[in-house]
Formats: sequence, C-alpha cells, structure tokens
Amino acid sequence: MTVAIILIILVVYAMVVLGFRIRDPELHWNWRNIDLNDLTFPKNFVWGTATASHQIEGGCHNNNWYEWEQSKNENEESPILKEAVSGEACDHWNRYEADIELMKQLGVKSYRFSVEWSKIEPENGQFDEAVLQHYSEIINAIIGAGVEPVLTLYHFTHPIWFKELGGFEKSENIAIFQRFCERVFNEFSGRVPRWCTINEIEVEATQSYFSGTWPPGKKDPALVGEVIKNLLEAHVRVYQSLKKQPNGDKVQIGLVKNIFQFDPYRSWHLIDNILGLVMDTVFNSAILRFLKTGKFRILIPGLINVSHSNPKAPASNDFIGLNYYSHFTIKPRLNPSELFEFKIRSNETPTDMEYSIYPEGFYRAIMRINQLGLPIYITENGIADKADNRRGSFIRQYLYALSRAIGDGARVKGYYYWSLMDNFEWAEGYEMKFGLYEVDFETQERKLRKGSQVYQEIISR
Ligand code: GCO
Repeated sequence: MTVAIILIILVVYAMVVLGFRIRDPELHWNWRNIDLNDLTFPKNFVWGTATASHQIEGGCHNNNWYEWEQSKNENEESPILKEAVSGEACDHWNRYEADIELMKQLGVKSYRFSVEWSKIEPENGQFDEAVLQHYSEIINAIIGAGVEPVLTLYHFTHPIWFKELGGFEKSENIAIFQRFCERVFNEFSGRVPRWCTINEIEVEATQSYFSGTWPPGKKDPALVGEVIKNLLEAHVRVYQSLKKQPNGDKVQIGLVKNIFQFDPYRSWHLIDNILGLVMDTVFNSAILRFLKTGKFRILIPGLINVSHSNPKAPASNDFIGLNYYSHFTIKPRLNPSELFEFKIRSNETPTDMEYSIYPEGFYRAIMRINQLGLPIYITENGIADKADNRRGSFIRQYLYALSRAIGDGARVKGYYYWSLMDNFEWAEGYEMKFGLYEVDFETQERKLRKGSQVYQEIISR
C-alpha cells in the first residue's frame, strides 16, 4: 500500500515537473560567451516605439480608470501608488507635434498608440466628431513625419457607461465594443496600415478580477475566466467585421498578447511547479490554444470552469503582437488570503517593477508564439529603470535575444520599445520610468535618457 502511494506521488511529481520542463524549459545563457554586437535583423525590419492613450494624453475623465483613481478602499487608501491620478499625464493631447518630433530624433519609423474610447464615444451610441477630428490630425502628423501609425483600439480603458453595463463581464456587451471599433476603423483605415484590436487580454483579466488591483477591483477567479473568454470572442468578432469594411483587405489586423512565463522559484519543487503550471494555463496556454484551434477551456476545480469555441478564431489574425517584459518566479505562501508569491531570485537583476531582467525569456516567448505560424510584431518591450543604470544593457541583451530568435526561424517583422516617454503606469502611478525620454511632470519637459541612446544607435545601424 505505502509503496503504491509513494509510486503515485513519484509519477505525479515526474509528470508535473518534467512536463513543465519539456513544454517550455527555463533557459539561461552564459552571457560571457555572447557577443552583444552580433545582431542581424532582416531588411525592412520595423523599428518603433509605443504608448497608450490613458497613459499619455491627459484629460481622460470619463473612463473606468479615472473612476478607479478617484476611489478609496475601506481604509481610505487610494488604489494607486502615492495616490497618483493620471490627470494631465504627458499632456500629449496638446503636445503631440513635439512628441512626434521626439520620435524622429530617435529614428523610429513606426509608432503604436491607442485611441481613447471614452473620448470618442462619451455616451452610449454618441460619437464626438471633434475628438475623431483631433485623432485624424494626430495621424496626419505622424505620417507627415515619415512615421507609420499603428493603432490599438482597446488598451485597458473603457467609458464609465460601458462599465455600468457590466463591461466585458457580459458577452452581450461585445456588440457595443464592435460598433465602436467599426466607427474608428472607417474613419482611419485609409491611413493606418496596421491595427491592434485588444491589448493584453490576460493582463487586464487577472489584474482586474484576480489581484483586484485594477478596476473594477474584484477578486473572483470565475470572472477571470469569463472576461478572458469574452475579450477573445470580442477580438474574433471585431477582426471578422473589420476585414469586411472598406480597406479591410488592405490593412493588417491582430491581437496583442502578453507573455510572462511563470517559472517555479525552485525548479525541483513540486508545489512551485504546480503553481507555475496553473498560472501559465490561465495566462498563456489556454489563450494560445484558442488562437490556434478555436477551442478555449480553463478548468481549475472550484475556481474557474469556462469553455468556449469559435471555429473562426484560427483565421482571425493577420499578425500577432507580442508584449514581453520578463518572467515571474513563483512559490507558495503560507497565508490563506494569498496562496502564492512572486519572488525575484537572488542571482537575478531586478528592474524597478517586481520582476527581473530576463532576456532568455524574450527568446522563449518569441519561439513559443511563433508556433501560431503568424508574422510577429514585438508590440512592447522595455524596462522601468529610474536610475537609468540598466536600460542600455537591457536593450542590448533583449535585442540580442530577438536577433537570435529571428536567426532560429521566428518570423518577427518589427519591434516597438515601451515606451516613448515616462507615463502613467496604472496602479504604479508615476513611479515607474519606462520612457526612452524622461518626463518632468511639473514642466512637461522631455529629455532623452543616456541608456536610450543604445536604441538610437542600433536603429541607425
Ligand atoms: C502593460 C501595458 C502597458 C504598460 C507596460 C509597462 O503591459 O501593462 O501594455 O500599458 O504600461 O506594459 O508595464
């Protein structure tokens, strides 16, 4: 009897620990043997930079994030670090011309930005022509500077009225989102060659419904599953509908997927491995499977039980956007309200966010997403580094990993550094400095960081 039990435990152990390793093994290179100047990028490779409306524009007073920034919990605390509010942010709404000039100085040829749904459709079904006109002018200015505009339709924020209808918790609201997307597409599809539908479904669903650190601040795993499902379905419907609009066949449309790996803090530890596997299923593998096969299923007994299928999903991306920053190393916690934690290993270099510098993970993520068989754009990659003492080497190492993945067959067409300038970093407020340009939020002055010159040099080469 005891022998049988021990055997079963060993088999489970081997299945979990080995299964994990075989699927997406954790990788570490010996950087001493690597020549960081050994970079090869294809001809016509697109170099760019990225931002999002709520983080830079200022004056977003009508969306779920605005409301969240004003809110307080039961202890009268703001959900945002140092009680920050997005407020005027980088005032990009008024300073876009000067900001486009900054892109020219960098040498980037493409710019990924998002439009603010709550400004364009301030009330359900009512579109603001002046706002659309303003975006039209921004797009013209981008093109006028010799830069290609790439437009994201949905980057975490939606109008308060949409939230009050239940947001993406309810599948019947997808049609409302689709109407907004069609409207924007029909305004700009003649001038914008590449479109991102939705940014990081998995990040929004887990932050908003699992950790509860983003609006609406719920902690309900069942809703995580539901919202992922609805956002995936929204992507497919929007893609299918936009492809049928004028210019639909001329432009490229795709989803933006974030990959964070959830590696076991201790590679040999059974619980660390199981936690990593569960997190990876929700965050990565269930979504990638849907994009590849049209079948979506997450079953975590007692927590999430959701399934969905849409046979159109595998043919609903002209490209896939990949956002990559790092991996999380996960371990259990002996605390009933928080069952696990992410802990940076002592031999890794931290960024200012709660994760490390991990270029090998960038290589892994690219090779993994390459299995979708689609052209890939790196729609975001960057580092929060206030001291600016890691940015330069971050850029060199991550671009080395990118170049190596391309050498090994990944179909990567372009790279967008996150972000053009410091901006409102969601629950971290203004504390995280992701910008190639440093922003003084008192004077709105922008200054190129020293570390960013590495990106400038590599582009010019
Ligand atoms: C995200 C978003 C960006 C972030 C960036 C840095 O990944 O959360 O796409 O809006 O600002 O990733 O964290």
